[in-house]
Amino acid sequence: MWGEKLDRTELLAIILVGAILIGTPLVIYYYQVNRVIKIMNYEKEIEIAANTFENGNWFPDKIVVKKGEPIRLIIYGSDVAHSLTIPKLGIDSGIIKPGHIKVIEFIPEEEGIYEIYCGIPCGSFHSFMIGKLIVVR
Ligand SMILES: [Cu+2]
Repeated sequence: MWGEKLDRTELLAIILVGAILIGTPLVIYYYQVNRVIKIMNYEKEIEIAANTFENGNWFPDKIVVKKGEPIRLIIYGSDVAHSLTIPKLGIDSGIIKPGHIKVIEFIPEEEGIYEIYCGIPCGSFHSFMIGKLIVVR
């Protein structure tokens, strides 16, 4: 065979085997990377502490998330009882006692800036306890 001229069928067979040998790992690699990216997105976790306004307010008081990306918000209650509400998105964590954690999950569907409020009167400056959820494309 060597030294002879390869005919068309042999050449095609070699190209085909080569494509399978190189292509298969590439496809598997691409699939795995995509899967990992999807899992990472799903595991998107954001931590936020609930403090009275005089103790520092929501920390952080601005959260930037991507539209359509599932979010897991981990809320720490620090000084007194609070709750986290985002009325425009219909989100309400319910009461978060000091030293406790609440976890809420949601998918922001629309771009925009949404105010984060505390739903439980938590002191003289309760109504100043405002944060922002910024949903970007
Ligand atoms: Cu509060």
